[in-house]
Amino acid sequence: MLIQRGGLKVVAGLGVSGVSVVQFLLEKGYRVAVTDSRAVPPGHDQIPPDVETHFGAFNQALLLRAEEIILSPGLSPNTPEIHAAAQQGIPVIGDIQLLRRATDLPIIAITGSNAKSTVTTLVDEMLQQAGKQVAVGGNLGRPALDLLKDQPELIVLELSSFQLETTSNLHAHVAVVLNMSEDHLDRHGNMMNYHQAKHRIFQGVKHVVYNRDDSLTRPFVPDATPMKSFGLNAPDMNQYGVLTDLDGTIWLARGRERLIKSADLYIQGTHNVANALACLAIGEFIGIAKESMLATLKQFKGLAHRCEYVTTKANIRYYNDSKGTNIGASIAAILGLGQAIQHQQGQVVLILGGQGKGQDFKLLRQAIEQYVRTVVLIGQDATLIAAAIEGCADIQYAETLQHAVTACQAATEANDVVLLSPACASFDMFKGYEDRGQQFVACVEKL
Ligand code: UMA
Ligand code: ADP
Repeated sequence: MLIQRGGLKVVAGLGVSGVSVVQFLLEKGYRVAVTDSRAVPPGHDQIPPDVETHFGAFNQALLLRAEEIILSPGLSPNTPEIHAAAQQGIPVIGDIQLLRRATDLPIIAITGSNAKSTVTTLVDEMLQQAGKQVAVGGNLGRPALDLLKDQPELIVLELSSFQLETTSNLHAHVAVVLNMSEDHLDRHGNMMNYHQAKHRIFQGVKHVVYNRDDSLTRPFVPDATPMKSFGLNAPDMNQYGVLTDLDGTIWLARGRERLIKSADLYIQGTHNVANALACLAIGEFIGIAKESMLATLKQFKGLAHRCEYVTTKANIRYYNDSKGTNIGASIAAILGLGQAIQHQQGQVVLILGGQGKGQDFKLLRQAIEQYVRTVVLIGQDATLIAAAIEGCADIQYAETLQHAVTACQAATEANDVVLLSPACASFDMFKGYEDRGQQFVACVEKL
């Protein structure tokens, strides 16, 4: 029989993270109750029957009885019922805070507007190949508290701005903000709030990695904090960057030392060079041997739905970048593919659209003008996007993804590529980005 301790912990929002929080707190002997605005929240069947639950709406009275509220990352702290409880002095935290309280293990903390999953997965693979007992999760999918079950020697966390909003004093062993571009403004209100949420990752940090091409990633931390930068220019001593030979060969480098040719990586595009450099900098702070990291880099094939080559039909190559859910990601995809085909006079035929999350789509204009022949717009914010990119390329609309793919095929000329990189969330038409990517692949196969 566990001894019950402390006051009531109220878990607000179930889903995979809420379920892991409930299980963790029950194991530790706390009194737990759950509230979720959904009538049948995902994971409801995994909650023991003796746990008090209120579904269908947030239970304000329950929230006001809490000693502490553990909030799902899917819910804003500004949700009226949560805000009202916070106004009464009730602490509102998230699962990452519980993890930090529960363990002194080193945490490698990774955030950014884009590249989080790619970098987190690559760092994980580097650690595994170096023989470390590592557990990886967070926004990547496996909820943070579940990682303790692996009894790891260190933890790698992909962290979203939503998770960071409710996290204080993470004391990460290494922390990085990979890049900053507009995203989730519907939740955070403006770039300043989004930036502030991301930079909470640096509270109490021991080693910092930042992107010197993006000043918004560099934190204000005490002078003595060791820092390493990565960037796409020639690096200073002990920093990571790019050296280019006279014959045009591009090297990933540490200071003057050439480490690996970009052509030897499976992952393509300059954005992936930046990602690989970030991993090397993180790995050096963790103490992974250089040779081991380079061996992992050479084998890493990248993740599905991120600028992923699908197939070639009638001499046209098709790419699935369904995880391109914001403008920054789509610009990287357009530039990466556009630059690769421009010398053959090829252009990009692009599928764009979905839920725009409050982004300023004018930021796409330059990349589209330079590299895109035709944009086929889908989804909820299609007309809003059309207004922002008017005059940059031929614009068409499609009701369904299949129509969009067919329209793309019709618009292509020799050496073009077709790219799905919507710069939007997918929930207006699909179950999520994976569903959107899979449907795209199926539509292409049907051509
Ligand atoms: N919701 C309600 N009422 C509630 C609770 C949630 O309406 O009471 C809705 C919200 O719209 C919310 C959505 O449900 O956005 C999703 O919540 P969820 O219950 O599915 O959340 P979890 O299953 O716990 O998943 C969460 C993260 N989800 C979000 O941050 C939205 C997952 O990140 C994460 O992998 C998981 O915890 C484990 O840590 C997903 C994500 O989309 C991949 N993240 C965003 C992104 O990457 O852009 C930030
Ligand atoms: P996240 O987990 O932050 O969403 P992913 O690794 O899943 O990051 O990639 C999301 C999208 O961002 C994909 O479209 C991918 O091609 C793109 N991307 C990857 N790295 C970068 C980068 N360094 N800069 C901009 N976009 C990137």
